[in-house]
Amino acid sequence: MSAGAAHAGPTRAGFVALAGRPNVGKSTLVNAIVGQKVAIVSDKPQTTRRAIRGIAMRGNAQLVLVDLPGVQRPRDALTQRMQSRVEREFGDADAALLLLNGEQGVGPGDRFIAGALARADVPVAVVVNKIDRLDEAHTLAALQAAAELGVSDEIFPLSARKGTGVEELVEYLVALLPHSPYLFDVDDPSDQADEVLFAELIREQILRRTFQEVPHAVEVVVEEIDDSREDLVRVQARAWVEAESQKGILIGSQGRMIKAIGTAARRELERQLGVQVHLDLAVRVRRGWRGDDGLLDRLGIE
Ligand SMILES: Nc1nc2c(ncn2[C@@H]2O[C@H](COP(=O)(O)OP(=O)(O)OP(=O)(O)O)[C@@H](O)[C@H]2O)c(=O)[nH]1
Ligand SMILES: [Mg+2]
Repeated sequence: MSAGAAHAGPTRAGFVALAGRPNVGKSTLVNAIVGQKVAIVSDKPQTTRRAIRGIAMRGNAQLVLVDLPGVQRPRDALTQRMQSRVEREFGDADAALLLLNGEQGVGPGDRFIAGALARADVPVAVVVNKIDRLDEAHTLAALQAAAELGVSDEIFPLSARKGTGVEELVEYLVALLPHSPYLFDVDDPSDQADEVLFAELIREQILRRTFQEVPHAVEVVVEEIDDSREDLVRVQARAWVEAESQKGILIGSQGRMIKAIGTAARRELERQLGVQVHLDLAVRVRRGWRGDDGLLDRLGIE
């Protein structure tokens, strides 16, 4: 993260935090606004594990979108603490977005998040996402349900996947930003280290190909990036799982699964970097990594 450079003329900059249940499309929307993939997306709930700042430039404005893990109603001390942490994040933002899944209607989870947002002293707008899946009547019903939440009069129907309605939302958000020097380097699309972004892009390919408990048991760690050659980047990565049986699933019969994951991940890295990539990807069993506080701290997962 680098400090904002001096800039002629009045610039605006600030943070907009995204709240919503798992799977409503927060990361998809961040990517759509930033204009490139900074946060991975999957159809599995709880894809996002870390707060990611996606940085979007529009004219003289720098919009920093804070993508967060999906919020669920707290059930125990841990989720309670996560929840109060999210509330604090919202207190620090210049604006907050509540994303709803237009296809599913408003449920208790959405009402719970709306209540938390109403307590945070920050302007809130509501996004009704996935309208590409709705006809006009259902879109109107979804907008009505969003209005009845009572958290904001600003309601934006959009499709993060198709891009419909996204720039109308951006225009509204930019107008809310305070006058400020830029907060991040204008060329950085996110605040993530390359190691973290690359690991996430590899994990995305694993999420696409695994089911049930496996996606939740996998973490990817990039151990080395060697870019000493101009035309080739070498990436050494490890996929952690929690059990031998999960390792077997990731490797697949005759190594077919890990080969498919590796090839797809390498292509994705090449797309992002614009150079050839050599990816060395191995699978390791690391029992109980999800319960290891010290390890989670080191992984940057709060
Ligand atoms: N049809 C449709 N699908 C969408 C849209 N936006 C997101 N999706 C899909 O919804 C699923 C979840 O998207 P994500 O962006 O990962 O959702 P998220 O809110 O970040 O989820 P978590 O990180 O788990 O909290 C993916 O399969 C997306 O492709 C949309 O506008 N229309
Ligand atoms: Mg996400």
